[in-house]
Amino acid sequence: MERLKKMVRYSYDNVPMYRKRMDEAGVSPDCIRNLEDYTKVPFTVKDDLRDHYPYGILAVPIEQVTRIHASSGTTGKPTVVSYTRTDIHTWTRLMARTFAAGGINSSDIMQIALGYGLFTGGLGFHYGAELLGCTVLPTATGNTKRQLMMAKDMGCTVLSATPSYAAFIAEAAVKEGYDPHKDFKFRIGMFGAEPWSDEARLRIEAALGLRAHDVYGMSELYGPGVAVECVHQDGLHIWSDEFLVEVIDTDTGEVLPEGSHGELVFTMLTREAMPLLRYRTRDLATVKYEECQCGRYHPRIMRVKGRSDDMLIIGGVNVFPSQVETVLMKMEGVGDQYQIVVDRDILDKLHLKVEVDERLYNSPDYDPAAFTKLLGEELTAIMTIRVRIELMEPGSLPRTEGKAKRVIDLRKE
Ligand code: DLL
Repeated sequence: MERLKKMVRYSYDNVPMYRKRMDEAGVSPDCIRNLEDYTKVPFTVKDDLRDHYPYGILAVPIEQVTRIHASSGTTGKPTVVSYTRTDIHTWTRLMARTFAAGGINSSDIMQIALGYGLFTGGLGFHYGAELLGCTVLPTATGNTKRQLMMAKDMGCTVLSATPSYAAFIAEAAVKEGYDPHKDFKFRIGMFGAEPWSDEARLRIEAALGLRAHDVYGMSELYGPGVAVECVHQDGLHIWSDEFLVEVIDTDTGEVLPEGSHGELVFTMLTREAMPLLRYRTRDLATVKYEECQCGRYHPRIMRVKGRSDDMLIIGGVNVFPSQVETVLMKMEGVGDQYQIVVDRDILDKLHLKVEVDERLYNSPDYDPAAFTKLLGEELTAIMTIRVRIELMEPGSLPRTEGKAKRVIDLRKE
């Protein structure tokens, strides 16, 4: 509460947008005495940042800004985020803590196969790993053959990537003749920046012989390092000394009781350059407040399975791409890649392109018609939607080095 009150006052005094909004809503910083009072403060949304392009909602003069990152949206101007020197220090400490919670220590050699640049992944991980004392190998994304060679030669013990790039690295390793369990020393994976299912996690863990941790964050909230799974992998601990979390109903904006599923809303408690009060993320999840087996009391996000913007409505049923993934990744014979194609048919049935696993594809028993039928039955049983499945040759769908594009909307192309 102490930090929160200070932050509301700071935002009101230094960001004209907040002053105007709070004045209009009839809330003054002095009337925030508890969390309930705080719900009177209006939400902040992504469009607020876009509307204040290029410098966002700066609370400090530009001379005090040390760094700028940006996330590219699908349309229009990017969302630009700014950091003071103190903000960079805070973020770096949070990243070091994120790694420590995952079981990483100063004797680890971390390969960072994430984009470096305007994307917050590469530099965010890099600074945190250095602070923790790891040996850092900033391979960034791309040139997968060289990634593999260096992973082996340098004896890397931690792999940081998006989960889809990690799956691609595992696949490429086998293709290049490596035996990941013998040739690599990876023991921990730090993966995030996109939704991934528990089933995809099991596949990556088995393929690379490591324990895979989910890391959550977003550019607006510094970047990665908002929340992470500890060694028990039972929900992602939110660093609640820096981020206040609320869960709201996406349609009504009402704050939901503990344990409800809804949209995550964050308030940054010490951000200097670009304070965010009640920032609506569009990410959907449940938050748990009980103490974890690891002893931490930081509330846990029970994994982000999707964004409210990603929801598809098929035959009147709400479907998230991650639900489709959960069904697919459980099934033997399905490869790691799939795509949901959105076209005129979408209102009525789901059009799904699914890669067949190399082993099944080359097996004499492979019967595409029977396999299509089986997949259709599984999906329909679990999600009560109609599906059109197109089986694809192994290696035929695009691989990604960053965030996977699982939904292809033909109506927009
Ligand atoms: O993706 C920051 C990041 C980098 C996080 C590296 C973790 C690792 P943005 O590009 O701004 O920032 O995208 C943020 O990605 O609102 C979520 O929808 C999604 N996202 C991020 N992490 C996860 C995750 C980075 N672990 C947006 N699970 C967020 C599910 C995630 N979705």
